[in-house]
Amino acid sequence: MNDKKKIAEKTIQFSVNGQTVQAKEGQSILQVCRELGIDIPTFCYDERLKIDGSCRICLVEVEGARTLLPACATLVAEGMQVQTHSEKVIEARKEILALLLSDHPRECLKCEKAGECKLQDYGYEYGVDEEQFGYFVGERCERDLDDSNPFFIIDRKKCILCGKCVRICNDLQCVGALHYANRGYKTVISTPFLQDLNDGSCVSCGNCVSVCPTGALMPKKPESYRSWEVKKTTTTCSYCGVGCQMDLCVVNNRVVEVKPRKGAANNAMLCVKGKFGYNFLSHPDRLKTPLIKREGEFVEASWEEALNYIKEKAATVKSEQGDYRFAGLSSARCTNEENYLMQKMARGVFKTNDIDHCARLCHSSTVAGLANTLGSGAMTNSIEEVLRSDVVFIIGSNTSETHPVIGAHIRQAQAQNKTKLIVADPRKIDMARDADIYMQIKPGSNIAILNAMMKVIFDEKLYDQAYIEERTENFEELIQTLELLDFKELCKICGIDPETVRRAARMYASADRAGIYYSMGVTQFASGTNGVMSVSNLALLCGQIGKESAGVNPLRGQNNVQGACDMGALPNVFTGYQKVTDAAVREKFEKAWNITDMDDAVGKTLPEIMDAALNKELRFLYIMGENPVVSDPDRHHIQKALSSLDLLVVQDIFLTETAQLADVVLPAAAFAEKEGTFTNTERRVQRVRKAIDPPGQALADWRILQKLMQCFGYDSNFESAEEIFEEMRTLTPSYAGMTYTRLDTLDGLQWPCPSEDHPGTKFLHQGRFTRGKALFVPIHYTPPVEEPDAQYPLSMTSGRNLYQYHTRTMTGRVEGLNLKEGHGYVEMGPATAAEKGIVHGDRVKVSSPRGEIVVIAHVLESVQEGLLFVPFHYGEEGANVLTVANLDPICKIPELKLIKARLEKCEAAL
Ligand SMILES: Nc1nc2c(c(=O)[nH]1)N[C@H]1C(S)=C(S)[C@@H](COP(=O)(O)OP(=O)(O)OC[C@H]3O[C@@H](n4cnc5c(=O)[nH]c(N)nc54)[C@H](O)[C@@H]3O)O[C@H]1N2
Ligand SMILES: Nc1nc2c(c(=O)[nH]1)N[C@H]1C(S)=C(S)[C@@H](COP(=O)(O)OP(=O)(O)OC[C@H]3O[C@@H](n4cnc5c(=O)[nH]c(N)nc54)[C@H](O)[C@@H]3O)O[C@H]1N2
Ligand SMILES: [Mo]
Repeated sequence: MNDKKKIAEKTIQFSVNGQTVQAKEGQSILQVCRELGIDIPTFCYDERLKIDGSCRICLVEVEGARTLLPACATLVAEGMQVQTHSEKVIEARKEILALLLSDHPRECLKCEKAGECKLQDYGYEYGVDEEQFGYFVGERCERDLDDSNPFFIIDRKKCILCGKCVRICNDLQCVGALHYANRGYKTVISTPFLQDLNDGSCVSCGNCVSVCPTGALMPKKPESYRSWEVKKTTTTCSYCGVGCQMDLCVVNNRVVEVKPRKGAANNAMLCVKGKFGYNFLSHPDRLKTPLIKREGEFVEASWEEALNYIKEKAATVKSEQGDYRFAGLSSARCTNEENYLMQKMARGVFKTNDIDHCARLCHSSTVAGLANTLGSGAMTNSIEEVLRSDVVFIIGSNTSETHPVIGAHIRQAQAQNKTKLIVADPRKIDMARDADIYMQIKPGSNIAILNAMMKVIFDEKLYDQAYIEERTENFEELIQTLELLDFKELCKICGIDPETVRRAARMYASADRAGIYYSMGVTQFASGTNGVMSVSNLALLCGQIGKESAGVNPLRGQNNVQGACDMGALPNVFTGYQKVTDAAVREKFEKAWNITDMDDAVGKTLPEIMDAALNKELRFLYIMGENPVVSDPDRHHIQKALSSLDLLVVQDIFLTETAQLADVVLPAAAFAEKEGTFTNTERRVQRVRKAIDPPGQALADWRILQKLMQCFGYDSNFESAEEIFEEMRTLTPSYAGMTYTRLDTLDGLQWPCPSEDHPGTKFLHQGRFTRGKALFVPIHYTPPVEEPDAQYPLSMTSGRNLYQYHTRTMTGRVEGLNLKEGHGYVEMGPATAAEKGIVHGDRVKVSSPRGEIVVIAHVLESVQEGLLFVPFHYGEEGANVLTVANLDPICKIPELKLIKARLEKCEAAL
C-alpha cells in the first residue's frame, strides 16, 4: 500500500538558486530548502503548526512573481525558479530585521537568550546594525514584564509577534490561554497571569516558552548562565508513562533547563512537570551516603559498612528461620535494566518469587484482564494514532492532568479531525468539558455503563458480525448475559438517563475507528479485572481491536511501569510474561543465570507481602524506589507491617516516609544521573542517558543491586547498563531485536520486536490476537465493597492532580508546583458542602473506619454530589490514611477508588 502511495505522490521539478531539484507535490519552498540544507531564516514557522506566514523573514524571489513570496506559505510548482539569497531577498530581509530591531531592547549583552536568540542570530548573519535605528519607546500598551507565572516570565518588549506561542497554545496544547490583544501596531500577546493559572486556562505546560524565538518568553531559571556554557543530553522524562523525549540542559553538573525533543510519543510537547519539575535533582535533601539506623537514629555509613550490615542481619534471619524470608518491591521509576536485576536478585540470590511493585495498585487488573481476553495486557495502539480516530471514549482517566501530552493529542484530534469524544467519570474533569457526550456516572458503575452500552449495540444490531465470527470466541455467552440484563436498571445503577447511554453507544458503535482510553477509574476496584474485561468486550463487539487509531488503550501510569512489568518484577512471571510455573522457562533462566533450585510457585503480591510482614512470615524486605507508607492503602496498617520486619532496606533518592522506617537506607542515582531504558505506555522502549553525576556517594540502582548480589555470593559483573540489556534480551522474545544502537534514536522501538531486522510493533493484534482468537467474557455488575452507611454516609474516591506526582518526593521539592497544589484537600459538590455549612477554603475533617485527615475543602461544581475526591499525594493529609485493601480476587488490586467516608467542618480553632 505504501508503494502505491509513493507512485501516486507526484514529483515536481524546479530550480533553487539555479540548481534543478526534485520535490513532492504539496511541499513548500521552505520545506524543500530545509531538506536540501539551504538555510532560509524564519521566526514563525514550526512544522507542527499551521502556516502563519506573518514574520515574512523567509521571503524568497520566484521568477515571474510580482512580489517576493514567503517560502513557508508558497508551494513548489513545476518549473518554478527560486532564488533564496538574491540581492533583492537579502535587502528585504535586512529591512524586516531592521524594523524588528528598531523597537527591540538593546540588551543582548545581558539577555539570557543570547546565543540562542533567532533575532540576534539573523541580525548578525545579515549584518543589520541596530544602532542605525533609533529605539522606539512607549505607545504599545502592556509592554512590560509579567512574572506572575511561577515558571516563566514574559517580557513583551522582546516579543516580535511571530505568534508561535499563541498557535501552540491554541492548536497543539489546545487550552487557549494565550491570545493576541489589541490591533495593528498595538498588538501584544496577552499572557497568563497567575489569576489565569488559577482559573484553569493556563496549565503552565511551557510549550509556548519552548518555541519562542527571542527572549520574550523565558523560563525562570535557578541560576544565570550563558547559553554557550550549556551541555545538552537527550533523555526520557521520568514522570508519567507518556515517555516524552527531552534535552536536559546542564551547567556545572546542574540541570538548569529542560527542552522538548520531537519523540514519536510527544511531538516536541511537554507538560508542566516535564518542563519545569527538575529542581528536585539538585535539592539539598537528596540522599548522599548510605545510612544505618543505630539506636533509633540514622548514622552515615560507607557502602561497605552498609552492605555488611545488611549481610549480617540477613544471615541472622537465615540462621533463625532457615531462610532469608526475603521479599522485594521493585520500582516503576527505575530503568528496565534495574528492574531486570532486581527480579534476578530476588529469584536468583534469594530464591523467591515474592517480588512485586506498584503496578499491583495500578494496572494489575489490566495485565490480568487483557491477557485473558486478548493475550497481551498492554496498550494496543500508539499515542499519535489518536489524531486520526473518529471517536475517543475516555472512561476513568483524567487524561489532561495525568497524561497531559496525550490529553493534548486528543484535543488536537477533536480540533483537526473532528474526532468525537465521549467521557465517563464521576467528576466533570477537564476532558469532559469538551466532550460530545459526558456521562457523570456513579462511582463504581463502570461495568453497568459498559453493559448498558453493549445492550444498545446488540439490540440495535450495531455490532460487527463479520469481525466477531472471524476473530472472537464466546460471543453466544456474552449475548445470553446481555439478554438477562435490564437496560433501565443498568442506567439507574450508573445514574445516567437511558437516552444519553443510547447516544453514546450509537456514537461509539458507528465509528470507523474508535479508541477506548482508560486508567485508574476502571482498574482500581475489587471488580477491576472484570471492569477491564468489560472494556475489552465493548471494543471486540464493534471490531475495534487490531487496527489503527482504534483499540483498547490502558494508559500506563509511571514512566517505566510497562517496563517493570515487562522485566518480570511481578510474582508470577519472568521477563516478557514468561510464567514462573513453567518448568521449561525456569530451566532457561536457571541455565542463563547459572543457578539451581529456583522457586517454582507464584509469589506474593504487594498487599500480601505487607500482610506477611505483619504476621512475621516475611522478615527481610528490600524496597527499591517505592514509597508504600504514602501510596499503599491504609497507612497505619502499612506502617505497622514495615515496623514488624527484622530488616527493612530502602533504596531511594530521598529519605521518604518509608525510608524513615528502614534499618538501612541506600542512596540511589536519579534518572538524569544514569544510563538505561524506560518503556512507555505504548510499549515504546526509549533511552535514558546520563546528564549529570549523582550527588555524594549515590549510585545507579543497578550498581547497588549488583554490589548486594556480590555481597551475597552471586557472581555478577556487569560493567554497564547496556550489558544488562544484552543479557535480558536474549531471554526475552518480545525485546530480542532491540539493541542500544537501534534504540539510539528519538523514537526508540515498540515491542514486540523479536529480531534485529524487525521494525517494532505500532499496534497489536493485527490479523491475529496474541491468544489466537479474542475472548468475550460476560460480566455482571457487582456493587462496591464498601457502601455508605449511617456512620459514613458519603462515598470517597481518590486520585491525582496535574501539578503533583504521587508521594511528592520529587514534585513536593519543586517550588512552583507547590504554589498551585501544595497542601492536602478534598473536593466536593456545592450541595454536599452546604449540607455541612462548608464553604470553599474551609478546613474540614474527612474520616473513614481507618483514620481521619484534616484538609482544605475545595467546593466544585464538577464533583458529583455525595462523592468526595481526595488526592493521595499528601502523606498524612492524603487519601491512604482512609483507604483499605479490599482486593480484587484475581489480580489483588485494592479498591482504591471507592470507600465510605464522613465529612465534618472543623471549628476555627483547629
Ligand atoms: N500529574 C500526575 N500525573 C500522573 C500521576 C501523578 O501522580 N500525577 N501518576 C501516574 C500514574 S502511576 C497513573 S496510574 C496515572 C493515573 O491516571 P488516572 O487514572 O487518569 O488518574 P486518577 O486521578 O487516579 O483517576 C482517574 C479518574 O478516575 C475517576 N474515577 C473514580 N471513580 C471512577 C469510576 O467508578 N468510574 C470512572 N469511569 N471513573 C472513576 C476519577 O474521578 C479520576 O478523574 O497517572 C500518571 N500520571
Ligand atoms: N489512594 C490511592 N492510592 C494510590 C493510587 C490511587 O489512585 N489512590 N494510585 C496507585 C498507583 S496507580 C501507583 S502507580 C502507586 C505509586 O506508588 P509509589 O510507586 O510508591 O509512589 P512514588 O511516589 O512514585 O514512589 C516512587 C519512589 O521512588 C523514588 N525514586 C524516583 N526515582 C528513583 C530512582 O531512580 N531510583 C530509586 N531508587 N528511587 C527513585 C521516589 O523518590 C519515590 O520515593 O500509588 C498507588 N496508590
Ligand atoms: Mo500508577
